[in-house]
Amino acid sequence: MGICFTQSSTEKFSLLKALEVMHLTRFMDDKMNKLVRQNKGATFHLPVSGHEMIGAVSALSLTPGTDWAYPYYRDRAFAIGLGCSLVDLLAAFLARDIENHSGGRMMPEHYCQKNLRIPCQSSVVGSQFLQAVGAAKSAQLRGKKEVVYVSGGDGSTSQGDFHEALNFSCIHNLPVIFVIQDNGWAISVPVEDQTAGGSIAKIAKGYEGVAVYEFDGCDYLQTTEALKSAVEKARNNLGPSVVVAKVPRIGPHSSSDDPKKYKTEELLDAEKMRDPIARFEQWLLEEGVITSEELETLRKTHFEMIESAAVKADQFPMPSKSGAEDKVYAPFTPPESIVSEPGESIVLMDAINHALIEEMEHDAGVVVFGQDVAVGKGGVFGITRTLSDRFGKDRCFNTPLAESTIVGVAIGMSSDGFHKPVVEIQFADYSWTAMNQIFNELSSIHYRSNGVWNCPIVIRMPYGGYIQGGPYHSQSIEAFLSHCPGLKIAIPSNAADAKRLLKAAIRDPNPVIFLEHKALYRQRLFCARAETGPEEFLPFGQAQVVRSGTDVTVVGWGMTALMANEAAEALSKEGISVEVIDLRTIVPLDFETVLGSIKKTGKLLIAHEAARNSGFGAELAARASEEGFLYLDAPVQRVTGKNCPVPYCKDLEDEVLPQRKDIEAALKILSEY
Ligand SMILES: Cc1ncc(C[n+]2csc(CCOP(=O)(O)OP(=O)(O)O)c2C)c(N)n1
Repeated sequence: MGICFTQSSTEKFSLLKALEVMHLTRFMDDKMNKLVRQNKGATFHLPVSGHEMIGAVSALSLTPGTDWAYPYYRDRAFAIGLGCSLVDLLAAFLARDIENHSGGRMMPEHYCQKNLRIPCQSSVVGSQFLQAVGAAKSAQLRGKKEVVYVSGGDGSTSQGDFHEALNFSCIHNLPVIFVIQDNGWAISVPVEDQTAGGSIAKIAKGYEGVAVYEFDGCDYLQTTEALKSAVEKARNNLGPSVVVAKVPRIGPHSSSDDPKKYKTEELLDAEKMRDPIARFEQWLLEEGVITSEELETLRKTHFEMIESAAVKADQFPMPSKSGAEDKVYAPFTPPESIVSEPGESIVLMDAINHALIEEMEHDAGVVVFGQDVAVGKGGVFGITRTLSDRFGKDRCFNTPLAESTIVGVAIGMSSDGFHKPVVEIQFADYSWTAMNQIFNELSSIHYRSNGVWNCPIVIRMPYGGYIQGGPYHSQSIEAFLSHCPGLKIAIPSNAADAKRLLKAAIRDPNPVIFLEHKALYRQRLFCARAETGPEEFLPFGQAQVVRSGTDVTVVGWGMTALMANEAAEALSKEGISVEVIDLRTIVPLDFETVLGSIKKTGKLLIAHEAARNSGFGAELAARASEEGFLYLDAPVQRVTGKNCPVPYCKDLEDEVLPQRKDIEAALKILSEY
């Protein structure tokens, strides 16, 4: 390193601490490599050799328990440096039953520890960046000087989420440090096939307001200098930094990989020669920080620390099989409803607006954000109108036009135990660009963290057709969502349900997708209701028997619940008695009410707007045959959207979406069975 260095005792302590973390990380790597072949619970190993210095120095630059950390899988040096116990890390590697790092639910090296403010990490390369930015936004809103650290490899910077995260953090001047551990490879893909121009640092400089550092991540002085500067910047609320540390990946990507298939012998040797530990040790000796005898003693001590931690880790049991399905949802019962005098008649969009106002008044942590939701417009449907005037721009703000940003930031913000983001995706049709954050991240954080972290987030999405919205403003996506464990899904069909369900959703510690039918927002005739009071909540999983009947049952939700009711009314004039059930929430599902009705009528029609193939009706029909077969006097029938995108022209749209007359006809046939 060739820089003259005179050490004080504090400096010596820092140097030896860094050495210790690096040694422990390397010796743990060696140990894991052996353990993976011993059939003790581990089947997979991600070596971190070569990345030790950047991880160790980063961790030692932060304040554990105050700052937030989103370390990626090759950042074990960071986890050790921040204070994760060696026993825990090894026990997690062996998939054992411990509180931290998922308790056997995640593969190794997915860090998660509440007291160290390491939220639950996933296997998805790159999705951590937006969550880190959300945590930084939360720190900013809470007025705290908390720094947020997030790391990733050079490959992860190709993900859109990385760029969305940089964009958002620059717009909001957030205290976040993006540490890119650039080993030049993403498994077998070299940087020239990965990054335009070969340098993510150059690209990052294009984001206004970000400080960019690029240096040799095996050089202690360069690494500490960059981290010190980035932490200072973040601590003083001067915005984000991108820290690109050039490091070697010494060894394979994982225990399933053979780098000889894509790296030459010369390159593999050259990477070994860059070993940050060998280089650091040599430098400490040259600078007279330690003698070779002291170094040997330290190596031995650190080696023994890992050996002894491994013995202790192996004493933890495997998680109990009986708990495999536990903690998909955090327990929750909404507050008891105190029913008020009925208020004025309001439509669904007013009900949602009023629920938001009441909950924002009730809880200072409730924040609303999304596209166009703030001042002036208040959302393209006007649902969030007045919120930013009433509660200020910190509590209702616009985001860039980036759905992954909206959900990723919400996840990060919700980690603080204070904020409850209620975000808007402008149209359900555009939720797909957020689906990685919804499916792979949000839905399973409670489960993956072994119940340690929650995501109290509500995602409101206008959905559905009948308004000539064409294929991109008409989709009904509830069946896709219902397939994802960990999400709750509400679909109100009238103003009273909408208000009480949304208030319950906001109080819920679990993620809720709140689907609002666009065609019902202003619908007065069938959807308006007397306003419910501020202490009225509707628990999820309670279907409503909208109309009682004896001949045939029809189940719907959203628009089809209304159509079914109209059809039932028409058929009553012909002497056919139809029981109409509005599910109101499809997850959790109140199948008891459906089954009770089947027992009475013996006939079931399911009506939904979404395409027929694998629609939620298929799930209901399956349940009806499993649990209601003995009570059925006719085959279960469905009236659904066609297996076709929803076209724009009214005549075409009417052909594709189910109509009231279709429900009526199907009910009539069933009743005659
Ligand atoms: C979104 C996503 N795509 C693919 C993978 C499979 N995968 C896991 S690690 C990895 C390479 C990541 O490379 P890089 O970000 O450079 O980090 P490194 O492993 O080199 O430290 C890939 C492709 C994944 N986990 N997530």
